[in-house]
Amino acid sequence: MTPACRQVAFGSKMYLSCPHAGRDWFAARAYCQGLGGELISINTEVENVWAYTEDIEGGSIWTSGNDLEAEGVWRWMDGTYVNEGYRNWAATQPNNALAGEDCAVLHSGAGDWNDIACGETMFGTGPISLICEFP
Ligand SMILES: [Ca+2]
Ligand SMILES: [Ca+2]
Repeated sequence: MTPACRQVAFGSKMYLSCPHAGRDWFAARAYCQGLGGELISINTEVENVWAYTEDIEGGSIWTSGNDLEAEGVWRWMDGTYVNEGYRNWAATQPNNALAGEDCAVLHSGAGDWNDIACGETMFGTGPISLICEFP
């Protein structure tokens, strides 16, 4: 079932990578917070490349990116705004499709981002992965 999480150092940070964790965004975030961290906030291209390469078997990976508070205003949970920094949305994303999509995943294949429904536990080829980031 769910492979074990692995702790990985990158740059000055520690991360915990959990391929195919199969949690929705809220549960994924709670899991990271319970360990003293937060879902990953992707602030640079280098961090983006690292994240999708690290979790390459992971399919779609939850990030902390969300527009839950105000539709279209994308924030990272490290307190920064997505539009004020590095971003790598897939073409036509974020599109807030269907009943609304407020949480951002990183695609491990292409390294680009998509907004999907926060309650999803599966996307594309399998259970959604997660990466926690620690201060
Ligand atoms: Ca949205
Ligand atoms: Ca979308």
